[in-house]
Amino acid sequence: MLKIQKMLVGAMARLDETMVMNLVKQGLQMGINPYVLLEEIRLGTDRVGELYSKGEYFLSDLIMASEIFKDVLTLVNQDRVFTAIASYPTVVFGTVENDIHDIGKNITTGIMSYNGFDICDLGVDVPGEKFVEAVELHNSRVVCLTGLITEAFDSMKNTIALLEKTGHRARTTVIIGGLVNESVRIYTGADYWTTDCNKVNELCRNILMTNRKIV
Ligand code: B12
Repeated sequence: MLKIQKMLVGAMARLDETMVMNLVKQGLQMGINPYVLLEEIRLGTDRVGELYSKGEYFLSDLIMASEIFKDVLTLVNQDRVFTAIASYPTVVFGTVENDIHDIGKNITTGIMSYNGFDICDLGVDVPGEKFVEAVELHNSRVVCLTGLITEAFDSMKNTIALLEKTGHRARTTVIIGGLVNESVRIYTGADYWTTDCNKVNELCRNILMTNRKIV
């Protein structure tokens, strides 16, 4: 790993915005993939979360972390033009009910748009019914759910149950991300989980290029 990447984790953990921005600018000038830089910053936010759990950081520090992340995203995306080039059906994406964390969603949808996917971004705190409406409206076959708080797991589970109840589950693939793991996937009934936004393009391409659902 390059020194710059290591330094990014520490700078984010210290919430040193100036240092983070300078390191990102340097990294971009050196030709490092922006999403590699974002991943290091994400690791830094994990550290911020740990310090918050220990009572060493406060809510204001979580807010600061999100502000730094947003500024980095703006910097990284400023020269990018997002155009849907692939004729895939729209991917429905949202942060589930009761949860307002959206940085990971914004990064992942940004990467997907950049790779030609048409995204219906429903925003944050999205009730299951809204996901169902969007699936119907766009005839979608992939639903992406994100959630970072424990309550989000029940919202994911309820959303997936609602897709089942309304007859959409058999033809939709549900991918979850955020603070999730295999146990959460099993609990919620999702098809896939990932915390690596770079995997999502290939995964979605595979799903959408086949006529049947892959599980
Ligand atoms: C920033 C932050 C906030 C910001 C969020 C701002 C925003 N606009 O998103 C603010 C200050 C608003 C906030 C609020 C709260 N937060 Co908060 N927050 C964080 C923090 C520090 C970073 C989260 C983050 O943005 N990470 C960076 C992104 C890039 O990572 P990511 O979301 O995981 O996304 C990556 C991948 O997962 C993937 N991905 C994400 N989603 C998806 C979806 C798909 C389909 C795919 C393929 C990929 C993918 O792509 C991303 C890039 O790789 C975390 C700590 C942590 N460890 O995560 C706590 C954390 C999530 N928050 C926490 C808490 C407790 C709260 C509050 C309840 C605090 C309070 N007392 O009010 C509220 C909750 C409000 C609510 N109802 O949602 C806890 C949750 C604990 C729990 N298990 O429930 C954490 C873990 C902190 C901690 N250790 O205690 N928070």
